[in-house]
Amino acid sequence: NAHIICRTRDFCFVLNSKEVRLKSSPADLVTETDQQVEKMLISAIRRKYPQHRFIGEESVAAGEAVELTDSPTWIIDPIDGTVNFVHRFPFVAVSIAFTVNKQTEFGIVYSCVEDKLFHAQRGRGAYLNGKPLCVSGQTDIHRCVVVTEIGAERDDLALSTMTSNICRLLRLPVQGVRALGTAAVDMCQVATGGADAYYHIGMHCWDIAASTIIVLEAGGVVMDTDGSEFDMMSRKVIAASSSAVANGIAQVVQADSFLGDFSRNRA
Ligand code: LIP
Repeated sequence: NAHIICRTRDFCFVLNSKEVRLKSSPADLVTETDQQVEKMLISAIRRKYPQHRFIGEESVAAGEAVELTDSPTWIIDPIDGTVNFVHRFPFVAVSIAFTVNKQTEFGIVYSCVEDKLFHAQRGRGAYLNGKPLCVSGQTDIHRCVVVTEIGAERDDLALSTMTSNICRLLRLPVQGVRALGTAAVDMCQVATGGADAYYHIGMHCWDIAASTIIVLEAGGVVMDTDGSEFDMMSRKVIAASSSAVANGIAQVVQADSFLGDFSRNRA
């Protein structure tokens, strides 16, 4: 199925339309392209696996429930980084994960403009364009580059939570904080060793399902922002090069008041 998204020609045919609409906030965008890519992927997969279930960002936005069951399930973000896509900021990805019994079996992140295909299968390692990936192994939080996201929320509570978390990290200090505008590609930077950690509060399962297994198979760790076990439906994640770094971030980052405002996995 990697071939479905690898065929850049297929992807380009849908890149032409750019009608932009707003979803949950003025910074939460959807284009016809998001919808067409999702339809194309789901119909291609469904032809081969008619019994499988799907959680797709745009299907959820159109009213479908977000329910992860034990059934074989494809979790799809057709364009992760829609704001980037609309503005031609060159980090845009297709993200596809496959779960059985709520466990991710494989994940694919295709960073389209960079033509970088990240993939991982449970127990079989993580790869970038066919070459094995390995996290940095960094254990000292003061020597870390940390990636995060600004997010699409623009209310006062969301903004103060997001900025105060970044301030606390910078005061530690860490060596850098970065944001590429796509959670999937951000998180893959940890798998490459280019970044040492990533955290995000408020993302959805489709943003990070595929990149989670890519980080784990590259030797990284994944946990909740409160330091507890990772739950891809909880809308909180830390991915890091080591447990020491992940725990260091969990001690700094605060999410509770902000997440109180979310209904779970609303698109
Ligand atoms: C986006 C993310 C981005 C995050 C936004 C949004 P979309 O996904 O990947 O990194 O900050 O909140 O979730 O909507 O472009 O697929």
